[in-house]
Amino acid sequence: MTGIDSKLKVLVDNGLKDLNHCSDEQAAETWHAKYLGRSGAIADLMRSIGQLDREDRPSAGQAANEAKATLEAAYLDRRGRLDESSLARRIEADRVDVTMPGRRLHDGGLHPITLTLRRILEIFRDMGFQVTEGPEVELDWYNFEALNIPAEHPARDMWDTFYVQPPSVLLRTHTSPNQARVMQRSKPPIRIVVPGRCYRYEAQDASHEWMFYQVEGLAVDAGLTMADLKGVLVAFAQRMFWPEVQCRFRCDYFPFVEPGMEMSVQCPICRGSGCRVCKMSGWIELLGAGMVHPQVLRNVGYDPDAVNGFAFGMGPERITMVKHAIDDIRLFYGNDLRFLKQFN
Ligand code: 2NM
Repeated sequence: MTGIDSKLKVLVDNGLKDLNHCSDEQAAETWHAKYLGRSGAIADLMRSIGQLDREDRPSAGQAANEAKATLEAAYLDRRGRLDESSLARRIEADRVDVTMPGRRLHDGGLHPITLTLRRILEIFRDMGFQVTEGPEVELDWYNFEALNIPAEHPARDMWDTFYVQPPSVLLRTHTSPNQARVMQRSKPPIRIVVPGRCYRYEAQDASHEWMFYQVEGLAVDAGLTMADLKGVLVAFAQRMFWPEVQCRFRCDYFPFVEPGMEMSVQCPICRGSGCRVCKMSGWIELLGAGMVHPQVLRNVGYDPDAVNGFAFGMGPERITMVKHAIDDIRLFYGNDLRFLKQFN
């Protein structure tokens, strides 16, 4: 008996006991250094074997190797268990409770002007109008000349124009040039509505934007009258607002119609009793309209003695503002989601 056997037994017993208390990887590493490291307890013992009598060395060495193997195996077993429990901890932390209510994603929505445009077009489509679109970059001839607004005519001052290539190419100031295009390339009868962006070189304020939408309508046929025009516009207002809404027509001037008029409706906010939206008048001016000027018909190649037409134009921004009591047109194009979200 060299005494080394009992030392090894104590070492293994203590080592296994210590190892059982290692509850994380850090502690297991410290334990490994203490018992199995290069200057750990087993290594110290093995170095002391050199001091034994020669004949005692092999059995002592074998016992030390066995002790070392026992501790190694216990260490690896412990590490494995710690890895498993840290994996278990990770799984527990990542656990998904499938019974939790879902977090609602904010879904996209349509722009308020898109919603109004769609509603307007739907109403006119139901009345038999076709929807057509045309270029935003336009020729002076379609935007002005064909519509009975010659150069130097004072009526040109009604539209402050962005020129792309002065004086003949510009950004359309209204959608009427596309109506001139449609008339020029097709035969009556015509019933169309033209939605689209328009541009005006204007200072912005609460009621003016340099880009805005219009929806314009046009009907050309033999024997159309103001009664046809008024019937279409009242039917439109009754669907756009409410079935009993009152409409009011008054004279107005547009160079491309004669006679020209504007239509007002009862204020949709107060229904006529007076509020800040209608400035206490009870009425809202909604659109312009009239019988297509004979000169316009001639300009697009029609015979004003054989056919005539009516036309109207409205601003979807204004209609949206009136419907929702919005007091600043710039809100539509400021892209503030807190504003835009409210319409869906
Ligand atoms: C309006 C008011 C009155 C109009 C006229 C035409 C055309 F091309 F047929 F001559 N298009 N749109 C018109 C008439 C537009 O907007 C306020």
